[in-house]
Amino acid sequence: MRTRMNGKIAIAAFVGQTARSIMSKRFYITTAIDYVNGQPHLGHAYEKIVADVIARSRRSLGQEVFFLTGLDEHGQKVQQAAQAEKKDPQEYCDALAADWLAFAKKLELTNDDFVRTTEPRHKEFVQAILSKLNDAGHFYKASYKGFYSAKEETFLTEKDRRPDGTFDPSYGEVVELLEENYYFKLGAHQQWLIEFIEKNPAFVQPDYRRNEVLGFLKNNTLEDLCISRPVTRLNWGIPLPFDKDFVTYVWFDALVNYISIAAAHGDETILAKAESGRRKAEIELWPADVHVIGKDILKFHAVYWPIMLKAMELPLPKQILVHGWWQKDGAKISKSTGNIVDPVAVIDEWGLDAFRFYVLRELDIGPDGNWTDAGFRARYSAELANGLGNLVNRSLSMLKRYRNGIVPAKSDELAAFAAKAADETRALLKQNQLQAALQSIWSLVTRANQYVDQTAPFKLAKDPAQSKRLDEVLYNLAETCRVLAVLIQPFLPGTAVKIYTQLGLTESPDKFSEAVWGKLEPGHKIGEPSPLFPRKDV
Ligand code: ME8
Repeated sequence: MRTRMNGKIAIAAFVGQTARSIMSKRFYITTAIDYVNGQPHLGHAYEKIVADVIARSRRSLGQEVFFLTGLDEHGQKVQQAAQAEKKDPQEYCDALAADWLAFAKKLELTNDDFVRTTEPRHKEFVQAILSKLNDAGHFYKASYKGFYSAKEETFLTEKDRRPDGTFDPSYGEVVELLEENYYFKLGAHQQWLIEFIEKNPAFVQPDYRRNEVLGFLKNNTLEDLCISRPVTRLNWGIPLPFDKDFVTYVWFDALVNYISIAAAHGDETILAKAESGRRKAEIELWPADVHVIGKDILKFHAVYWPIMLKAMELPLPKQILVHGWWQKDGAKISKSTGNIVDPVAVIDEWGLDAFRFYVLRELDIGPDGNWTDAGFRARYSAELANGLGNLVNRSLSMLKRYRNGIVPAKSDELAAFAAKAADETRALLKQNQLQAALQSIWSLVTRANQYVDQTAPFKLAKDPAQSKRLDEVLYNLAETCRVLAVLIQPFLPGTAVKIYTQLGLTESPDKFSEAVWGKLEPGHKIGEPSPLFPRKDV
């Protein structure tokens, strides 16, 4: 009896252990969550595509990935936008959220979840965190007297006055307010954060953004963060669980999405810290591997967020990857001046992959970018239609015409070049260097197009004595097309599938390990070639 009992216990312990060890940490990538106070624009599309390409690359490289994006639905901006349309804020958000979800589909994002901060799973988590932090003494209530701009939803300081003592009209009406609020003790952690960022160079990337954060932290004294708004002034927010007269400041609410959704999926690390009645852990997500954000929200992510996490005793994300801002024709994108790029219109006219290609090839992750319609057309024509498109179309058409679509014997003339491009691309993808990876892939496109011109298979086809040489050329071209499909898959997923289909391959081109030379088998019959990027006479 005793032995049997022991046996049972031993088995239970063993099963528990196996369950834990088979759960491996996923590559967790997030984007900023967008305010739902209008329609998505080029900047939003760019950020989500960057994150999607990183997510797809990691999956292709064999990692398990969790990709999160979504919407920031509380706060003054959204409340005002709803009021302007005479709508209840929740109804307003629900209607717009449908458009943003459709937009994510249009971009073919491979996100694993889509958070809306008005969802109970998020609101309840934010309240639980607030209660914990309050119980642990991280907050205090204080009165603040100052000049307040309702338009900008902020208190102004002496520094904001113009030389004549007045405030700029852009602040709208400025009134003196005496207001009680809750504050989070940020200041105490300033030195710790400086040391952390200095010791962890990868934490904020690119380097110049890291230096910007360090410069800010070293030259300013961090003021405590006001984490509440009185309901008398703003009621569209998550109520503070310990004081019904206040709602949560929108940034404290929004940043928490990165862990509330991880908790909703049963993340081991978050559950251990944040939930008292602990559920069974189901997944390992936290810490995030990459938070992709724009340059304007760097301080929130690289200063407030790490300190909030430290207070919650949670590990910090591994990287905050900061992209620049798009302009159009050298000027700010703005709905009011009409200087906009409508991503949906571009996608409808030119195709999703052409849009994804242009934004990623044109702009590295970091600096600001400039959209011009002429630049877009030039890249479409040179790199897509005449580059990749022409290569695939003529390679497969010749294979069809000269060999009835049957793959000839293996040959490895371009193998070394393809291997070099694949190795470089792999290394660059691991460093999230998307623009450089595209350059590397296109070096193979260019090489293969040169190879067609140099070997002139259309001439070889006229000479029966050159039959073996023609076989070699056709194999090299078809196999290069196959390798290219695998390499471009994270960037241009639809095109990659089309190339595989035209090659008559039924698998999916989404495994980087397939980018090795010689997988196309002699005797295999390819499918029907058709242009990938139709030429446009513009
Ligand atoms: O800031 N070019 O939301 P948001 C490139 N809700 N990126 C741009 C851009 C442009 N022209 N304009 C905006 C918010 N972005 C908060 C985020 S996260 C916990 C909360 C980027 O809708 C911007 O930099 O104003 C940000 O990363 C994202 O779009 C959402 O901006």
